[in-house]
Amino acid sequence: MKFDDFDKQMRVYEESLDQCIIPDMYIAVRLDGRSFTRLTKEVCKFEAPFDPVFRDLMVDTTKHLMEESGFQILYGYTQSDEISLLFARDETTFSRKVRKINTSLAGEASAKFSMASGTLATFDCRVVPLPNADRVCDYFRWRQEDAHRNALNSWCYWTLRKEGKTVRQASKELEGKGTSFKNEFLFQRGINFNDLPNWQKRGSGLVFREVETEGFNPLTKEKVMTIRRKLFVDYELEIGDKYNEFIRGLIR
Ligand SMILES: Nc1nc2c(ncn2[C@@H]2O[C@H](COP(=O)(O)OP(=O)(O)OP(=O)(O)O)[C@@H](O)[C@H]2O)c(=O)[nH]1
Ligand SMILES: [Mg+2]
Repeated sequence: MKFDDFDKQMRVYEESLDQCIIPDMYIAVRLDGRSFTRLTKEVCKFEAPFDPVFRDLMVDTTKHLMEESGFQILYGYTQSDEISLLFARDETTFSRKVRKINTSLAGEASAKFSMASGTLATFDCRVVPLPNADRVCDYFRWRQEDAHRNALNSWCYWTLRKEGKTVRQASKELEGKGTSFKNEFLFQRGINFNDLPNWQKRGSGLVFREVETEGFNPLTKEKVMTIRRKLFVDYELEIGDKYNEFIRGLIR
């Protein structure tokens, strides 16, 4: 068989699972660290429940994806071992192929986190197609509410562990317990959940802003003002309707 025919024949198999996100659909993606329970506790021994060193590694990984992955990303959000990204609506990189988006972002994030932490770490990535602006807002609000719930739970769990309870005992003690029980549980031990840092309860958001910077024109030897896009990290995100408005403003 001529190579061209052979090539054509085999590409049918390779492309059989290719899927694209249709135009006009909003694209969000979520990356999640693989087996980070082990990595955070046994390999890197980060402070539990929250370690700013781990948070900074996640923020730097998010920055890398927003600045170097080649995709136009409007918003980055990270909490725990996950990263969510919102693509510009007219993004056409890789013809919006799901496999290319997932694999390239997972690869970039894994490489960046591994180099920054000095430990082999991997991320998975899933594309989340969202049909309209309301669902985009809901998506990010969902991840933020998940952060809030996890923070309360983790603080209770690690407080029990530090009191000497085993994994099983601590988990059992919190099983089926609601929000008010957990808040009260912490309060009794001198921890006011409301006063804990907002990044732990709400996650961290990353957006580009345009800033004016002073440059120098070597030809005219004059100072010139230029507009540059700079990435900002917000550790004091809004919540509820205000957060919705913030997300809506990004996609408007
Ligand atoms: N010590 C420590 N652990 C953290 C911190 N932030 C997140 N984690 C842990 O990261 C893990 C993230 O949870 P999951 O993604 O559900 O667990 P996983 O082990 O990564 O499992 P898979 O994602 O299914 O591979 C949890 O065990 C969290 O406690 C931190 O600041 N310090
Ligand atoms: Mg994980």
